[in-house]
Amino acid sequence: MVKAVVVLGSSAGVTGTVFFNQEGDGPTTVTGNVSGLKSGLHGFHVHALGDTTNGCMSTGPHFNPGSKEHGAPEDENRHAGDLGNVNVADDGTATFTITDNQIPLTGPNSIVGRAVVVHADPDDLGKGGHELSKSTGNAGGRVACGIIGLTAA
Ligand SMILES: [Cu+2]
Ligand SMILES: [Zn+2]
Repeated sequence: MVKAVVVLGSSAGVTGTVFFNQEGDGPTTVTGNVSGLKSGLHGFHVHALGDTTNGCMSTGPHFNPGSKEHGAPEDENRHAGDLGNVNVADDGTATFTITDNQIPLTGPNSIVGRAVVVHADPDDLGKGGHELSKSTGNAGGRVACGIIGLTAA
């Protein structure tokens, strides 16, 4: 079992912690919580760079080792980092579990050392018809982020 964690930081008062577990070459299970967001859907991605020197802006684009278009987690044509949305309740919090096959914790496409970003707006999953739909899902500003690091297995 390989385990990783990210603590989300924000200049907008958003906090959260996200855990990643992977057994062998199997899927990665993502469990997490966020608070301090407005209710509704918020884009949730792995971005390519573990660089927060300029806040969440310096984490680069969505992690995309396959050079594909932005999409939904269940799509064939998607960025590896496209984990869809988290659904925030009226109290501003969300807890979630995601299982995904494109975000390994080991090997050449490992997400360790990259960033998790939570967005201000819903990710349209590439289907919104906006000029940004096929690159970012038009998910708006980057309201919280953190760098994924290994933790004790
Ligand atoms: Cu993003
Ligand atoms: Zn994407």
